[in-house]
Amino acid sequence: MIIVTHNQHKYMEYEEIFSRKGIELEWFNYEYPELQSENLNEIVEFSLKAVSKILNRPFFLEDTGLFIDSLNGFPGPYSSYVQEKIGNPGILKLMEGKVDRRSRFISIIGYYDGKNFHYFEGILNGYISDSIRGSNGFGYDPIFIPENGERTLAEMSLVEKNSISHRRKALEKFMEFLKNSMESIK
Ligand code: ITT
Repeated sequence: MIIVTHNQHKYMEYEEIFSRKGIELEWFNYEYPELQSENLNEIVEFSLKAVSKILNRPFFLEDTGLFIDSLNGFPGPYSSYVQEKIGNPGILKLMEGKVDRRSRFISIIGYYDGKNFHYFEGILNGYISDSIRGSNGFGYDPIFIPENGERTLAEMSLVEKNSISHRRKALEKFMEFLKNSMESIK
């Protein structure tokens, strides 16, 4: 299977799951064009179609956003831009004095099978922490505490994050789809 991303951490998280399942994962390191849209599905669809014209064989890519309830879903589809411009300190500043700290990561995997496009979503609910904690992971991991836990994702190992993450949940749906489509052509 081929993954298209320019984010090495993302690739490493997928690699860990694929290798445990005995499936080879090939990394196509490419920064593809992303649509500016309010809608994560639309962004994935746009990227998937653009990359399918270049690659011309089956692959998947994924887009993730962090949605914070008390900020009306911000940064959501603008997560990359916001992480780059104000980072985790900037988010904590926006959250100062906020009692409702609920938020969620949403990942959407887009898969091109050589002909058609398919989409799989994974959600991880949690809270924005009061401070930056942990040095594992990447992006918003140091400020995100999954529900029913106390540690941030950056305080977990890659294996532990992978056992509960938004990415993992989307991937499970994707793998189930692949399994079913293999069985239907047997
Ligand atoms: P590609 O689009 O090339 O795959 P990207 O880093 O741009 O890589 P996204 O658009 O999906 O990936 O990510 C949007 C932002 O959310 C970006 O700043 C990431 O660092 C962050 N992010 C994505 N997944 C994350 C995760 O599991 N934990 C913490 N932050 C994450």
